Amino acid sequence: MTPPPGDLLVTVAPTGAETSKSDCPQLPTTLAELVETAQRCQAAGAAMIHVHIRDDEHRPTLDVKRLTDTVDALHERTDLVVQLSTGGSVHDPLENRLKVLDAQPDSCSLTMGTTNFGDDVFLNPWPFITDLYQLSQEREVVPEFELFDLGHVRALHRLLDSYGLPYGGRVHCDLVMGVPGGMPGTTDALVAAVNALPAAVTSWSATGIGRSTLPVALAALSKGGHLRVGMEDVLTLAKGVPVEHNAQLVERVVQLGSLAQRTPMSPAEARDLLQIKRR
Ligand code: KMH
Ligand code: ZN
Repeated sequence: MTPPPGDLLVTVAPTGAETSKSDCPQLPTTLAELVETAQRCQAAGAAMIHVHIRDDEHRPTLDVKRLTDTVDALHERTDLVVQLSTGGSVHDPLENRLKVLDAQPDSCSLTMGTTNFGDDVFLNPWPFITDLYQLSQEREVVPEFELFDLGHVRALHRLLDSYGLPYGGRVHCDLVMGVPGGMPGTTDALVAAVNALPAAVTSWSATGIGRSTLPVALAALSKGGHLRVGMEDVLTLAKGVPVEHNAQLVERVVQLGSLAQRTPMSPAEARDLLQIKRR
């Protein structure tokens, strides 16, 4: 029997740039760990992976050769849509973040404004946003617009009005909620943000940082959205219960999705949804 078509895009964000390996040894920071994580998460129902990489000392890096090798390894060993982070870490200079597209990912994150990020600042000035957007159009990389705040939703209207649609014509957003400095990870904030999205948006997902992970996932499912989860965003399954493997987080949202009668998309279905270029 052929399985029903998937209608739930699950993205895994397994590593991030802000947690250290010494604080969390189970964080996948080497290429071997990342590939193993990607394979297990695909088997659990993920269709896209949001990637930050680390150097040999497990520190965040945007080294283009290393990024290229990572994209190639993930393409060879999994079917996942490979999305590279252009956010990097809060310490990465803007010019290095633009170079991420040299690694030819399927997709790239593109944050729609500056955000206080705990005690740091995640810098995304308007000229950087427009440069990165035009580069993604030129290189035929599908952006995922990261929205940390309601103001970022307005900025997305401005970007699409001024520069047109992304490569492929689909507009996919991810609400990143619960960052200290961004919008809260609440149902009310999610509804306000989703109701304010531009009409051109064709799909959206949401992720809740830390303890907002479950409320945001439930709110997103009930509003018809897709989901992102992973150790970039949350390190515990419940108070005092550490995540041992990213696949646990994917399995959990697949279960939530199943209760909501949503079926995980395959990577091929995700490629179709996002109109990813065949490379
Ligand atoms: N590490 C955060 C400062 C992205 O990947 O595009 C930014 C971030 C967003 O993770
Ligand atoms: Zn990220």
